[in-house]
Amino acid sequence: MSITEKEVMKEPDSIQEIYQLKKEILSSLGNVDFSKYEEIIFVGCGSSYHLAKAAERFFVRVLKKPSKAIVGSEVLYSSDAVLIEGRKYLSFVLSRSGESTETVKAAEVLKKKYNSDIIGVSCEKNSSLLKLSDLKVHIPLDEEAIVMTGSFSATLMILNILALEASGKDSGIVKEVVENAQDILEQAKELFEDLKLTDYNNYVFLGFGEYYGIAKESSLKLQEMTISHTEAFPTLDYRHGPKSLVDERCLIVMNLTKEGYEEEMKLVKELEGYGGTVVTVGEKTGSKYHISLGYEMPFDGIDSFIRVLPIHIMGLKLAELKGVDVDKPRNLSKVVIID
Ligand code: F1P
Repeated sequence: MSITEKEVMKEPDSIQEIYQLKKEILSSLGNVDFSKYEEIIFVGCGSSYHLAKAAERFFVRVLKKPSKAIVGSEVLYSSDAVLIEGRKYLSFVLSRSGESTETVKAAEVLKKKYNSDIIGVSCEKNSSLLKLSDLKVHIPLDEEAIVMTGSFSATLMILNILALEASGKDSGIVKEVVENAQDILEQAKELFEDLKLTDYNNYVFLGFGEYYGIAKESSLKLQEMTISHTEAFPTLDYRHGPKSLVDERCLIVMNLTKEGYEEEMKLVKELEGYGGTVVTVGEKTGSKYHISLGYEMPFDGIDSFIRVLPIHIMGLKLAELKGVDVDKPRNLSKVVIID
């Protein structure tokens, strides 16, 4: 079994362990007063940027605070297009390794040029990022694989818990999601065993709000793990052009929401009508190929972190079928260091 597969299979346990440690992990942020900031920034690269995207949306939803995800290199090379000097920012800087050059440098720019308070979030306690951060959130999860798997889910879960608690909401609801992780993994194993994944040559991921960051991460994961062509869109925007590529060789994974369910299910039928195969992930029933999440959230977004699990299984299965070594993703390294 590959390192990546081992880590994917233990994701339910990893997420559970991190959930149990949530108080300690978030202890350094006890006195953060979000009301004193004008905007919350989430910075990351690659998967960590997609994590930032999902967190951004949830902080807006729950904290009612202007929030924005920015990719590390944009802070460095087009900061005037994304940041305003003089604005009071709180910046969450996200990096599994805590060493991605663009992310670490972005934290320095946010600190020096924008006088932002920096909350560093990383799996590496002694990383460059955490060393320069004003407040540190260490996710105690050692991940050997090059592609981010459990670290993505665990970190996003912690940020969602933070947002819920900072807004005075009960984060206990997250426990229900965590308790369903193993079942979701089993459903995904069965579903992606049944589907002939190599019958497709275009893999599309769709999601609204927090789930758009999940769709983007799903798209990246499949690229990294299987060297396949993938795309990601806000769900209904898929109608505005990209659906022209739908045919029998197109597999679409759609994250269903509470708010958009009726329209999303109409789109499922439309895409199936073009010959596409649609896998749905959601709380209620969905398409013929459906991963049921086994819980009922009060509102969308809380469970964003768990919705990458099925894609990790999809990536392992497709890589196996294509003979791709997921532990050695082409052209990739675990950390992107720019000299
Ligand atoms: C960011 C990242 C990963 C990507 C690859 C290279 O790493 O771009 O998202 O999958 O592993 O590094 P980090 O800043 O989160 O450590």
